[in-house]
Amino acid sequence: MEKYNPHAIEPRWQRFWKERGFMRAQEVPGKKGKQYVLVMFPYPSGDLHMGHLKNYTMGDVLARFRRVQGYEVLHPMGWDAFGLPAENAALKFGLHPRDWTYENIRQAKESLELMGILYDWDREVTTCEPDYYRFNQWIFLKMWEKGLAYRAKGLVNWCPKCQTVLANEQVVEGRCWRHEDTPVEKRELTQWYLRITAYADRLLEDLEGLRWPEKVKAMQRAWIGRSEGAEILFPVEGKEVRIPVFTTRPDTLYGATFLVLAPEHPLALELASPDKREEVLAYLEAAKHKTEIERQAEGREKTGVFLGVYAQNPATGERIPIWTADYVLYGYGTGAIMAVPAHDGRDFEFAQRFGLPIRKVIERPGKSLPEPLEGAYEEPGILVNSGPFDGLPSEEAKRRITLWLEERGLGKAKVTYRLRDWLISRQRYWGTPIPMVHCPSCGVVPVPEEELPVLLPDLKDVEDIRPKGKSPLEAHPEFYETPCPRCKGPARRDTDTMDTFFDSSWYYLRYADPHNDRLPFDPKKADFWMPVDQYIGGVEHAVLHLLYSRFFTKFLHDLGMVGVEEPFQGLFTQGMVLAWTDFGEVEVEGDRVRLPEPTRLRLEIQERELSLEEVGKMGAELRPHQDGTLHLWKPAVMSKSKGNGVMVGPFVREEGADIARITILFAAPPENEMVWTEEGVQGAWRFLNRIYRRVAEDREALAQTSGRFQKEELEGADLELYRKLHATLKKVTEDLEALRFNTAIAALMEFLNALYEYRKARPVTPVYRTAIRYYLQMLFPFAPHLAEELWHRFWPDSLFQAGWPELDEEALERGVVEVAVQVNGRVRGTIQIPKDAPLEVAKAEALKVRNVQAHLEGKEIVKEIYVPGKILNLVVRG
Ligand code: ANZ
Ligand code: ZN
Ligand code: ZN
Repeated sequence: MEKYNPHAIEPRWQRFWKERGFMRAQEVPGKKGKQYVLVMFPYPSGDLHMGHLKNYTMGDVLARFRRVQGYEVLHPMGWDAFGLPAENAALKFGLHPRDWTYENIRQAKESLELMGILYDWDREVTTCEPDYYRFNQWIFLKMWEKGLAYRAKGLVNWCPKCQTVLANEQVVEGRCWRHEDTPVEKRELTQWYLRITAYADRLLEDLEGLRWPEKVKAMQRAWIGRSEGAEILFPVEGKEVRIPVFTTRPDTLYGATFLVLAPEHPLALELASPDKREEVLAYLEAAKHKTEIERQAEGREKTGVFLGVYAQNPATGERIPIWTADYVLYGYGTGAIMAVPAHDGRDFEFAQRFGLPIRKVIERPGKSLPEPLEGAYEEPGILVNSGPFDGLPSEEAKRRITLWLEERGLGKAKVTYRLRDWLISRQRYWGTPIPMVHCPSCGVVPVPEEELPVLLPDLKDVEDIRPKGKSPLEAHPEFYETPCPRCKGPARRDTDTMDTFFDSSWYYLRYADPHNDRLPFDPKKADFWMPVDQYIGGVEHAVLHLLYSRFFTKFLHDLGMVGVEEPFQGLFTQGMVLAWTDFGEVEVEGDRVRLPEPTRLRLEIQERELSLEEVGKMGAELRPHQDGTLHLWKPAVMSKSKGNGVMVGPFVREEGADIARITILFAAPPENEMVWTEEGVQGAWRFLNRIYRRVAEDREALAQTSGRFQKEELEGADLELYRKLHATLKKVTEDLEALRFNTAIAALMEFLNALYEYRKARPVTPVYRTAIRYYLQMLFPFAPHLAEELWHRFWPDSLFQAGWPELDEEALERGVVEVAVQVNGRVRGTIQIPKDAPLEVAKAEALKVRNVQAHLEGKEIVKEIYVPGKILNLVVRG
């Protein structure tokens, strides 16, 4: 008999689907409407490994499923083509970033095609193309018009390795997000910002209605960080200035015994008395070299400098000293605080260290606080030592004190966000030029819309691309010299380029209308497709890309460009793909495993020695190496640098695309990590081969049998097969809807067993033929090549046109009864089977029941007593 040979099957159907254009999307709703299935577009990184392919495979499964269900589906693909990877590769290999990018796109496309992943390639979007980035510039100009793009001078984050500024979102625990080992420095620079903070409230509120993982929502909420409180003005003794502070605890105003300014606060230096200036300057300098995390670390010994001046507490009239200390951050609130040591832990430590007064103003309800306080009491309570507000509970006092301040012009209620405006200028080459001109007489002037795009000059020499602490474009007068759009006098283009996250903030809208040369997209087309029904991608974008995209959608909505206010209705964050990885040689002596330096470094652990048990707990294994030594192996995230990637091209050419797809999809729930293993691959192969054999063996009989039958007349094994078929269909459909691909495949495996069981005792019948038909339809999203191949042997056209089988809910109930299972006459469980199910079916079901299994263990069944519809008694011995 013929053998399952993916290589004979797969290229044929890939060609067929391509020619027939089944994934071409049109702005005409299908019978069930539209579905927009989107995977996060990648930056073009050459040869892909299976880790890269997981989310594209998931997207393809879902897109095919939606298509056959009767939706008009948009499943597009593109390339996040600007940015550092291309530039760094250019510098390393001496290639032009464009050449590197396009070569990688070619290779990546090849890998995607090999896996049978279908997109509407007519809608391909490549962000480094002028026909795309001109609309980055268009959007930027609209933001400028609306006052949402602005230039400002300030302390910004600078990565010395990237040689550019970064957005706050690109600083992770004080370090560059691309360079884990590189602390970000602070520089005072004038840069372009987008006013994302104007949308803070909407970005927060609209999270509510999204079908997103709760943890991603929580991360966005925390990032936006809304705090309600008051801004209070503290007059400075002997000066005209008043220092505004932000507090979430206006109820503690009477306990504010000093003020603290962030070292970067301009007033710190300005107010410092002459004899303190030197000290303050030195302190300010030192603070620059600390990360925010360090500065705010709990338990770290507090440092600070007294400015030699006093302010007045507006409530008590007391004179209170003004200090500067680095635990106050310049970037938050007003960069200054009223310190209430009795009720704020950090202020408490500071007051203790420098001998400043600590005054209790909140009493703990129920049990009085000890005097003197042993630490800050940070909970709400009842006001004391607070003049006319004594006796009020904290919440009420917050309102009353804020009102009191407002009436006297000393403060006001205030909401503060942690979110900062988005710094988008970059001092790098490979990005979108900022469409602005600097004129000595007119100032900053936008490039007129008709003159877009401002083309990125084609710098061929790698030396020209190298970042030098300022934009490489600054060295190119042929780029920056331009007449002022307003006065026509000599002027200078802005030489910075945009953060690549600008490009990815709206690409999903461009897919709706990718060839538009007048507008970023036609609002009507965008409204047809938006919102994205299911977005699939990595959780690393939980804040960055997902927050920026939400901001852009809201902005474009306000501009009248798109109806929705949220771009991604459903979000799925897939887990990583790991592979068994060789971490190098180890030496074993008895129970001790010695880790030589290179192995230890690769494992990134401190210990030089582990016990065998600890090795096991790490999920690691010791395996013999060719040279007779032992090596330590452990699953690790697939990556080029670790050299553990299972490459798509070689794997598919060796094994097959459907095998790769099943291996990825079946290994684990898609949100979890999965380990790519040889056993997984073998399992996938066996499963598909078994499907192939089942259909191949029945080939002639299936061709000669009609699929017509009266479902009311089914009985016995036929009814059972029919019922199981629909139970499987229900399960697979529901699992696909919820992206539970692994359990859907498990259900298909189980039903395959049922098909084999059936054929042991019965010939090919109409109901069996129908079961095969449905089976191929259900298999199609997962292993489309094999499904399409087998389909064509009996049915015309493509599975794309066959639709999704219709569920017969009634069948699920029909004739099913509860049967008690006994072991030696004692009930050990129950099973749900058709009332006329044969003994084999009843027995097979009974053997699946845990408790029955337990009572059969180590025993032999000597007899079965079966009363259909009532009981099954297994008589055992031993
Ligand atoms: C007085 C006070 C009394 C405070 C008290 C707390 C407890 P969240 O919730 O994060 O918004 N704060 C304000 N600006 C700051 C800055 N730039 N750097 C460091 N700390 C700052 O925190 C707001 C609280 O953090 C504010 O309320 C302020 O301390 C401090 F019993 O003011 B509070
Ligand atoms: Zn960096
Ligand atoms: Zn001018």
